[in-house]
Amino acid sequence: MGIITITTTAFNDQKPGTSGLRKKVTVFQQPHYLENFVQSTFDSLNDIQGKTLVVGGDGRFYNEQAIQIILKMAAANGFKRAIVGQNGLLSTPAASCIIRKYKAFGGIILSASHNPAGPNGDFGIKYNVSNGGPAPENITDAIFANTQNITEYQTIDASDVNLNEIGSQFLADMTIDIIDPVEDYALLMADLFDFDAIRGLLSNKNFNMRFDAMHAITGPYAKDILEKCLGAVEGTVINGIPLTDFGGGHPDPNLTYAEELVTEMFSDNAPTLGAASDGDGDRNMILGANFFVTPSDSLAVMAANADCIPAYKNGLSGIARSMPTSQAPDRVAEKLGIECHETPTGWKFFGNLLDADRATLCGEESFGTGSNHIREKDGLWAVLYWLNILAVRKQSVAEIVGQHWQEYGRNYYTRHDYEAIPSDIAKQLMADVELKLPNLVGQTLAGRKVTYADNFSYTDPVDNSVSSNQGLRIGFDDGARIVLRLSGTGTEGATLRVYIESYENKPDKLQQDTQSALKELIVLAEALAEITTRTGRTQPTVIT
Ligand code: VG1
Ligand code: CO
Repeated sequence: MGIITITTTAFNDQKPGTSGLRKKVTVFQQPHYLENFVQSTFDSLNDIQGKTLVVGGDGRFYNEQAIQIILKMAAANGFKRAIVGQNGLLSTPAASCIIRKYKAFGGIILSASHNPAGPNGDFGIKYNVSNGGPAPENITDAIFANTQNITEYQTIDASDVNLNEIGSQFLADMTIDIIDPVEDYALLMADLFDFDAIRGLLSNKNFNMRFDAMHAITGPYAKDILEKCLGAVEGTVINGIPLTDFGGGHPDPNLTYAEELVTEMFSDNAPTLGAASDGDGDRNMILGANFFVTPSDSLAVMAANADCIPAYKNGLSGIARSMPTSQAPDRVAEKLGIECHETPTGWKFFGNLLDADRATLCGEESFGTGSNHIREKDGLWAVLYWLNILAVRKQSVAEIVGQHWQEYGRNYYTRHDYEAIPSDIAKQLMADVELKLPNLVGQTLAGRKVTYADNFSYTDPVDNSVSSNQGLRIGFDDGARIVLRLSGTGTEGATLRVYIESYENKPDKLQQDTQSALKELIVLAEALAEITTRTGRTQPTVIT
């Protein structure tokens, strides 16, 4: 089984986005396309000879073919060992857990997260480093540079690996260990949470829960942990069988796409707790009976209730949130007297803070929460965290969040997405809003005074690296904000995200409808960015 070198030519569109390279499946199926990116990734790393690589994906269409290609290239490039989830499956958080636990050099995760899958859907690939987290920007920049100059890649001439069978195999000089995708992750969860208390809660006949795995990767994890280990009744997990096209759905756990769950949770016989996760298992949505928990609030409530959880009861070192995430967690950090960090969008920016123990909990408004237990956001972990809080506090989700607002005030929050806008229009819109920013400061708009208006730039406090151009933000004297940025994960045109937030602490104004409470700011954002005139859209594609 000799190493073979294949001549190739560069593709000019392999720049990793917010979370790796995401393209249509048909783009990845072009000859050499995936290979070029994988070789460029390996070439951006120093000294991979003799090292261990973790490989797995969310099970979407093309997952197994991609894994066969990657394993052969890993063997040819000198990796000594590959750890692969059975049938090529690993949720993103499980991959992070396994990289850390087995001290791997890094990992390749195949996923386009919540984007639809299937032959005409999306595919994605990203590299995670030895701390288990997404490669930082210096590596993704190096990968991109390599993709532009690549002329050849290495692979081996060998038959496919049997991904189905747990145990060891060889590919040239590389050992391949096929492992159970759930076991290590489940053990880690049992270490963090009070499983006995959660078992007690789930056996209480007044408590019932529904978890929607949306036919994506979390099905086997949720069934094993919630139903088998924690005793939730069978049927708690719905849509629990992972399908290569996610059942034709859009596995994004939000009020629009998790329709089946949302309908049940807002019905007369709603379960006590509802939750869902996304394609690759790193996002979560939390619902109470007839109640939706905004992800930013979820992070704040989790931080404020850390003393309920064995792993965090000795205190948090800090909280980190992405810039567009609401400022609700900041108020908790202030009260706890701990650091609070505001980072650019994308989990890769949390890695340094977690490694340096300057943050224990992290979160994003896009249904992502996580902690220092791994270096990715973690959907099922967030659900277990909420279960553990509910087991200790013995109150409903709505009561817990309501009391949180009473104590801290409420950050009304919404995100309006305009998907698949022509890229040139979206870029021009952003450029024009940016030009307006300096003149906005000091003006009174929507009844509040603008205190700052800028293009967010982040200096990492650990390694001092600077990431600029991370979103336009307009801040007001009463804590309200409007943020605009373009998505870095889409595969069709551009997606404009408009994030709107206001702060309210008058006790009689804490229970308003979000869209109504934010109306003035929504109208202002539309006017400033001239969204309808420029895009022809009269309303967002998705509101969360
Ligand atoms: C989106 C979210 C961001 C998240 C990223 C990856 O990025 O806004 O918060 O980290 O997806 O999540 P963007 O650039 O499209 O706004 V996932 O679940 O795809 O791994
Ligand atoms: Co995801």
